[in-house]
Amino acid sequence: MPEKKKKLKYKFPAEFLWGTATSSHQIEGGNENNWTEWEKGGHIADGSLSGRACNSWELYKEDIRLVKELHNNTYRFSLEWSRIEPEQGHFDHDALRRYRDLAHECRRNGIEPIVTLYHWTQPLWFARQGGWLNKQSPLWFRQYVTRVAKELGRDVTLWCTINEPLIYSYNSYFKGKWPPQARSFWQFKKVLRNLAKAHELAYFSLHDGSSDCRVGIAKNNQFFESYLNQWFNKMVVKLVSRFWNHSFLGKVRDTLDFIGLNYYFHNVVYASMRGYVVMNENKHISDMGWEIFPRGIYETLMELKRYNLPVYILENGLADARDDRRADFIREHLRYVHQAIREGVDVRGYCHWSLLDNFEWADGFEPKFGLYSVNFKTFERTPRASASVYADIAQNNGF
Ligand code: GBH
Repeated sequence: MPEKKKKLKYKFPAEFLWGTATSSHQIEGGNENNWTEWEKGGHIADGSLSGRACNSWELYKEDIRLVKELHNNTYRFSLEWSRIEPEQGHFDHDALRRYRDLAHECRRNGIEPIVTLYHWTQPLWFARQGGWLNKQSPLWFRQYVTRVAKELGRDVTLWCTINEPLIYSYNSYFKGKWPPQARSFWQFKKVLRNLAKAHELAYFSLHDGSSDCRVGIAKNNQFFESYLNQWFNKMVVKLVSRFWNHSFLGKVRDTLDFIGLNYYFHNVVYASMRGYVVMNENKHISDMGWEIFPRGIYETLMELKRYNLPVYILENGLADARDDRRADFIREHLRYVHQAIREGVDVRGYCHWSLLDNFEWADGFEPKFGLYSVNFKTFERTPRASASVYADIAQNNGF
């Protein structure tokens, strides 16, 4: 007998999607892409290699069982381009079939798949031709997407073309942190332009493949706040937030059926004529030192109102190995999501980052983002206490 429904303080809209998010390179293991190659150069903070990661390539059914255990009705995962198109123009049937199985496994369990087509990692042939700096790159991407749409179009309705275009191009082409470690403002801008084109082409390919699909991007938006209530400071904040939060969305807005929001950061900006400094208040922080600032999700959602589009929160989460902040983190952020919905933002779903502890890019396996911890030797998954808190919320469609 199901437990009698408790009276909920925060009730979410009917059909609201509850899920988690992952990405191929961070969980699958055994990938042959530009990151895999780059990791071997000793660039990862904890000295690790992505290696077999969570072994999700083999354990995908087990992962879906966990999604089910969370009472989730969606799961956001990404496709590894280098598996699907290991050589330019040559598609791997087994890889495509394996991803179709994953989508089917979701469907069989009443889970709506949200599929990301590009979560930063590239096939080697693509990287070797200059990656997103090559003016052909959007066309190459389209070729891959068209093939994927043909194979998965019947099983997938919600598509996310590109994950966090700004985080990616900033770290790879401006900050010099991720492969290919460039430090050039012009390359950074060029990559952004090509990513926007790639998105647009993918949008049309996906819609050609299926009439009722919905296509968006995952946009990392941050809540920028002025440290001083002074005109110059406020103006700088406006410019920074216009650039970071809105320039890419503005470019692609005519080819978006929804906006995917990834919310992690609050930045207090102190500006003077000599430059500006971005700070956090750091009263509450995650294991990575990131400030925990739940109101920021409300502010970033309200900023999206102007686009008049449905919004899916496609990532929100924290590194918390001891799991002593995650449950509150989730509830607090959801309270603010609920408030944004009450105030008219059409939020359709929430995906927590992440289902599993995984390979956190240049930070390796040290940060623990999972609702489930993973033993990286045995690949055993174990729920953290916050997993059952999140499962209850999903089951009750509120709390
Ligand atoms: C998201 O990016 C990503 O979409 C996801 O893949 C990632 O795991 C998650 O957040 C958590 O970080 O600079 O390589 O040392 C949000 C932006 C990208 C900021 C990774 C922190 C730190 C790792 N984050 N970055 S690294």
